[in-house]
Amino acid sequence: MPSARPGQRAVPSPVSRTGAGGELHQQVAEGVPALTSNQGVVVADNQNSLRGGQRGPTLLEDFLLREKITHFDHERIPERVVHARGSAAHGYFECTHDCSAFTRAAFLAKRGKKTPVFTRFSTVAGGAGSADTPRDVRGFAVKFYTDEGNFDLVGNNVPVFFIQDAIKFPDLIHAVKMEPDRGFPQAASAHDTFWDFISLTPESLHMVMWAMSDRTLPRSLRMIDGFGVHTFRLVNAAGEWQFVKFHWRSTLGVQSTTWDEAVQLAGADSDYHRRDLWQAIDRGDFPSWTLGLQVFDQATADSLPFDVLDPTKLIPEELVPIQTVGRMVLDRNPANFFAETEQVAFCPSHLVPGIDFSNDPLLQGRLFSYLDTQLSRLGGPNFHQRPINQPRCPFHNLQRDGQHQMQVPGGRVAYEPNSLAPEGPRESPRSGFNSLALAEEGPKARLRPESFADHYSQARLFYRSLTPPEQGHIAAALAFEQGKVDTAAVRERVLGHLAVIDAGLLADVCQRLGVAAADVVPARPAMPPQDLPPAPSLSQLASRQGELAGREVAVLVADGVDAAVLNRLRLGVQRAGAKLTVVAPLLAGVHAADGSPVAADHALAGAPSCLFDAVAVLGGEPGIAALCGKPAAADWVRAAWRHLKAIGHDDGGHALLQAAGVGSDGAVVALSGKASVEQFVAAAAAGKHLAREGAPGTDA
Ligand code: HDE
Repeated sequence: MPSARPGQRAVPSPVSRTGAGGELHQQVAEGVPALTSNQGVVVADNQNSLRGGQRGPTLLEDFLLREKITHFDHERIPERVVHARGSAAHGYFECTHDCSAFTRAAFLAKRGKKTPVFTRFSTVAGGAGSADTPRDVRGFAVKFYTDEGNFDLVGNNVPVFFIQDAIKFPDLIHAVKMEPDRGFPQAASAHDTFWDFISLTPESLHMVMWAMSDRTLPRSLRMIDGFGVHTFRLVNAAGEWQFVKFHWRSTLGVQSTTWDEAVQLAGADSDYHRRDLWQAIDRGDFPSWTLGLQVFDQATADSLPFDVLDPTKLIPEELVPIQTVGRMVLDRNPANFFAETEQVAFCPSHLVPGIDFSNDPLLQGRLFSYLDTQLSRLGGPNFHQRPINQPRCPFHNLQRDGQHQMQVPGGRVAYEPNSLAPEGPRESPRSGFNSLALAEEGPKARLRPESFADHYSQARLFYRSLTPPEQGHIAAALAFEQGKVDTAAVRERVLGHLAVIDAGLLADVCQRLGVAAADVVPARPAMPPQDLPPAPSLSQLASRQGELAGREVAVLVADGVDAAVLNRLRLGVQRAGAKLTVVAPLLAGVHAADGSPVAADHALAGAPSCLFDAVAVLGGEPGIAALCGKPAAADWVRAAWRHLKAIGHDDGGHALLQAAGVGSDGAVVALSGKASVEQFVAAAAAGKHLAREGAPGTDA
């Protein structure tokens, strides 16, 4: 028999009630906790408010109604001004490499040391209810609950940022968010104010190249890399320091959707990334990342052709290699979205001994901003007491009171030094956090260093380090975005910057816009760009792993499907670590040729092919003939072809491909025996079939 937990009051006996509104069909088991008000008063009726007469007015006296509605009225807290749309999970970080030579941080010191984490991924521009798949940078924020306090690594999925100085951040965000008079566009950079700001802010151009690349159309939050962006410092037990940049690397590799796929996904499943992360963790397919460090000293920093304090610059790993020091596994979904994902408060100023800041002026501004924003978002200075924000190590100090104080600190002493509470908390000069004692000099002035003046070289480096298809995608994205810009002068300035970055890029964008590249007036850079040696590590295609693990293949089945082929396909896909989903014309499923029922996971109407990584169509002749008559079925395969996916088919399925005008290439595979299934799985594992781009029915 279920019993109420300690502190809960049991319903005295099962009840079933009939009221004017009809019978209440609710099962009430014995011993379940009684529903109470927030004051602990047991509620007798949670269906009807208190009224003066059966058809009379509701009475103000109904304190239960008022408490419930008042609480509801205040359920929302201000959403984050940026990164409002996010999804998160719990997990752990495991140190795989002893880093004590360069940091005294305990969570990095010893191989095998495990530290709990909570990680939140986000888009930047859209509101909390916006879709998951717009073109946007993704936030990648990790809270490490270390034995020495919380360390928040609040990064993004690209390694650089738009601006060099924190004072420009409100302008950048105002420019990218929906325009304030009209309230649109939501979650989109393709509008005048964003490009106006960019066109007047050449320091943003390197990040613009990343923002227009495939990185900002992730297939899954499990398939993005993360970057700390800024240069930080690591400090060892002897007080020696070096610079560091943090890198998260997805085990599944960076994978992207095509632009058209992302657009379709926004309509088909606006929670695509949130659902994908949740479901993967729920089925035990835990996403993981390695943590890598680029550690370098002042002499190396001085030797680089750019300033390591400039957050619009990266250090190619060809120049400073990345050492893997740990891995993060996300293995538990939040128990409550609001309490955890919404209320988690990340602050780059949450640091532990062994890590220190650099003078990056963007980072310095962030150290103020995040603490400040929590005060209004979470309503006061005690946000660290919420369960998701609390350190997992003991914490004691003499801070008191304030909004939402949840603790009851006893005693008369709330100050230090004191002699009246010798057992109270005291500072620890040696083991506590000590900022590095570094000499700073120079005039007090609003100055941008000369070493920050080169805005084009790394934009060019990034573009030229990519493969031709990746370059084409950047040009297509730029053309799309410029096509949405109404103000000609803004467009012209943007094209002027592209002319400086790379003539080939300009030509490609101009061709897509139907503009003469020769008419473009190049921007006048403050510093002429240099040709840096290409860095192939910047290409996401170069790091592709060709695995199907963690992905989803869908098979569209029609009546008369050969059950043996379907089973072989299921086995092949599962053996590759992926999931096979069966889509049928109706949720009721279909019948195989041998008469056996084939259950469906989804009906065609609810499962467009954009939701899946690869597809197959299987069915007998009459079943396929019926499918051929449905526009949704033709769209299903046509979209898979356009989105560069592997497509498997049997003879029946081939008829649907033909009816839909789908072409054939190495990734369109006839399915029958085991070898053909292996061929299909290999084609699906290869990811997007970029060689198909430009074929009829695809985007060039
Ligand atoms: Fe943020 N940023 N940011 N940002 N940022 C916020 O903090 C801000 C920057 C990043 O999942 C806000 O708690 C300033 C760079 C992530 O909760 C806010 C500047 C990078 C998240 C804020 C930057 C980031 C935020 C909004 C320039 C990558 C989501 C709500 C000086 C290295 C964290 C909040 C989460 C969130 C300010 C620039 C990443 C307003 C002033 C660079 C991942 O405080």
